[in-house]
Amino acid sequence: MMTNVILCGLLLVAAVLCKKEERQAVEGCPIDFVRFDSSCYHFFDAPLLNWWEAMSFCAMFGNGEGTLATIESAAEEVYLESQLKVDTTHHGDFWLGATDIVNEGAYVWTRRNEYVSEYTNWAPGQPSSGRAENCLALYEGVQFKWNDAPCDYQASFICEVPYYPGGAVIG
Ligand SMILES: [Ca+2]
Ligand SMILES: [Ca+2]
Repeated sequence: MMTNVILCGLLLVAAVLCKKEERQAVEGCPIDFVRFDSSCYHFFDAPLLNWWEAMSFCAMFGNGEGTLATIESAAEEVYLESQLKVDTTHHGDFWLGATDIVNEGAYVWTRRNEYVSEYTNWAPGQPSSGRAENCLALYEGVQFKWNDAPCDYQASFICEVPYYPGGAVIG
């Protein structure tokens, strides 16, 4: 009898856990990511990582499809900026997924394998530093407009993964 009670208790816990997981999958975003349009995002204030570390960190999410955020429209920029400004716990500069380390002056969104060209939001005077600064960040000092920063700088960062309605990412 006691065994049955314990067993049923475990099954109940399992059912709750499974249900929660299922719900998250249906939402189409990793747990605790927020959705905007066709992507899911999370703002990481910690750990502070250099650009390469942050890019690798983001790959832990979305079945390996996570990368540093790719900003391709004013709407997406406004959304991310507003999240940073509304939540005053966010501080520092935030890495994005573009670099000109391969070809100085030609920034590329590595996730899309596309040049940064259709949409840009550089802070005044940026990009500023040629080969000394090769990675793109939202610059807190200028209302989170874009800055080229040294890739080994330890910064906050934004991860982005594709939104999969219906949890199609599973399997
Ligand atoms: Ca550069
Ligand atoms: Ca700069």
